[in-house]
Amino acid sequence: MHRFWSLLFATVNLACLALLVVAYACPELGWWLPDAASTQATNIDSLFYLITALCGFFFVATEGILIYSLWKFPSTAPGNPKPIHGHLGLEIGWTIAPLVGLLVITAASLPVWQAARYQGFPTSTLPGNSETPPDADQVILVTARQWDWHLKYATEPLPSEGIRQWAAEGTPSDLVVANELHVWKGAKVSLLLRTTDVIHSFFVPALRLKQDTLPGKTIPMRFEATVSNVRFDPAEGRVVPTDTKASWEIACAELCGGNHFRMRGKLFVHPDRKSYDAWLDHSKRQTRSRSLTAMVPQASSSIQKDGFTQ
Ligand SMILES: [Cu+2]
Repeated sequence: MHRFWSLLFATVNLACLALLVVAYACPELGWWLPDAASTQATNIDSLFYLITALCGFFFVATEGILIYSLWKFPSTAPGNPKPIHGHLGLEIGWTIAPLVGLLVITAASLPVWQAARYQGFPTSTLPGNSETPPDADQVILVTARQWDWHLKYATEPLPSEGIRQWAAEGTPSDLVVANELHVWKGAKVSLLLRTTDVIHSFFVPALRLKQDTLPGKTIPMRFEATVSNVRFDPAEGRVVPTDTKASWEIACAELCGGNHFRMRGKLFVHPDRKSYDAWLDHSKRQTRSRSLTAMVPQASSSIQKDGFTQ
């Protein structure tokens, strides 16, 4: 009984370790990392493994010492333990070790962050401005509001120096879609993130992309999808999944109000530009016919009000 605590700690730690091994070894359970569908995903995952390994090593080491001490020196053991006081070597050791660990993590993180965030941006248009790099294949303005995502697609090529104006004003040919991010595999996508109310966070786990939207700011992010999960079927007039397991969620990762949980969307990666263009054309036609239908009752009610039907 006097070794109860050491046994309890050992059991909990071993159970956690077993769960970790099962999660890694059985990807079909979905307990490990989500699908990786962008060029930056591998780098970010490597960073995750490095940080997990470093923290895991020190966690296991300290838990091991704790369990050993509880076992070896129970409270029922005779005599008092001899405390260590003012040990300079120990103090230097536990200051230097975390410092080195943090420096390693910083050195490994910087290039990953740079690639995900800054690469391709001309030096004069670093994030903070709403400019986008001239080599982007797609520019999408993502506007967050309580509680959905509005995605505005430019349907005509945009001059890179006109992006700021487009983000603010738009053009009549733009397509606005709620909660659906459509791109094609291999496209260099430039997202401009903004919000009309509170802080939200645009999170697409499959792309390893996560960025807060901040009031008053338009924040650029870039990504390139490496795997497709849908294609547009012209016969059915809708996108159909090409991989039923690859259903990729967009979530708001910042508690933003009562219906925060409803702020979800989907990522659709088309296999090529042709499929994407077919979807874009179809959606534009649908939007146009919907807005025409919506105008009909308005027109008839105004006629009645004006007395022309009597
Ligand atoms: Cu939100």
